[in-house]
Amino acid sequence: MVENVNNYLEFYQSDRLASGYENGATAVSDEITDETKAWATVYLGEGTVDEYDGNGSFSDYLLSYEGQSCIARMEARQSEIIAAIAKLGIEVTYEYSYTTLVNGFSAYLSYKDMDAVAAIDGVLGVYEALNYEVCSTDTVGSASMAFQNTGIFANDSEYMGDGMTVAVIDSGVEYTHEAFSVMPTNGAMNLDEVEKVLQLTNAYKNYKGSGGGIGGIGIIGGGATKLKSSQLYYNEKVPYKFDYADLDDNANPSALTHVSIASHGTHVAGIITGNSDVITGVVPNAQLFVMKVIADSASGAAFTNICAAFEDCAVMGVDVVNLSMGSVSGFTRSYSSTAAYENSVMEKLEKFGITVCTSSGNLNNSSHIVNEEGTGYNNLNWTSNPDNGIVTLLLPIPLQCR
Ligand SMILES: [Ca+2]
Repeated sequence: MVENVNNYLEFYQSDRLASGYENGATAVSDEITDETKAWATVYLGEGTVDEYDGNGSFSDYLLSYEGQSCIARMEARQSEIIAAIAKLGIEVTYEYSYTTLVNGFSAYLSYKDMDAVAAIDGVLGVYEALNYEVCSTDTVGSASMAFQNTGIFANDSEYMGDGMTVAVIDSGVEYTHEAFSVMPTNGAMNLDEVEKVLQLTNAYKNYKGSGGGIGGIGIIGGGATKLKSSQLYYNEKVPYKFDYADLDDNANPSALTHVSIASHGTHVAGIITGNSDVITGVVPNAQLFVMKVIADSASGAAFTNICAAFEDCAVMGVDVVNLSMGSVSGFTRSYSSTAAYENSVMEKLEKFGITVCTSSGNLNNSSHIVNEEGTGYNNLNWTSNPDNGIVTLLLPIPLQCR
């Protein structure tokens, strides 16, 4: 595993240098060794979505005796594996306990120990978390320029997002921004609904005030301060916000984060659901779920955080998930068991009925790669050349998230 990772790192760095492309906010880790630690998912099997028969709402099923029993069985299995890991004397930090899309948990441990954990009876896989970076955001002189130049705001249809919920899984959103100041009509999510599912969410189970750690409340037991639904609910436009990276209820982008990353989530959320005098998004009447998955101190999001947000989208019945992350080539299909695992989780969301939108690249592309003569770019991706299959650099890359 380590050798593969280092090969990717080497290729990535050399290609990046050759392209002359630099993103000041992006850090590449030093060489990875057996002792290097990374976030990973310890996968034990299918989640509750696979047990749900489709009758009634999913949250009602989870709250039923049957659903609760199913969750308890999975948590018991996880506790057994955690005990087995402890027996091996492995140094590990746990965070999320997953029961919705998969049965498993996130763990921070060395590459060497990932192999040891994978060998434990009952562990079906250990997948290091890919780290997805957001692209830097450019600023234009005026909003009207963005309208004219990109066309990305255009929606000539009759569908304005009425009654729909869209989750923006990103660097956080400045939800007090005037772009989100007009309240939607017929919003599907309200404070009562948030309250109903509160204790089913990874947000609740891992809220820092609850002690954090794996299943902050479910498995290991938490602290004295429990998360309240009123901390998740902001208003009718933003009925849900949580920071899955720093485990708190402030999903605003951090001032500590590089500005081009911090502003990314707001930029994306504005395009999708903005509704003000200046900006009209694609679905201005939709409700916005803000799910921050990039830590204040990081430039990318580990899949272990993203998966926690995905699970809560399923629990709350979100209609659309947007994931405008793509470093380095976005969500690829084939290169590793990790990519296959992460794709399978997203496919589960899709099968469950949630539309998942991801960027097909979002960071660099073949047009940026300098030609052999070093005199210009290859320019392979122009619209005049639609048959070029490459939209970005060719590989996702595992980096340590934090
Ligand atoms: Ca925060």
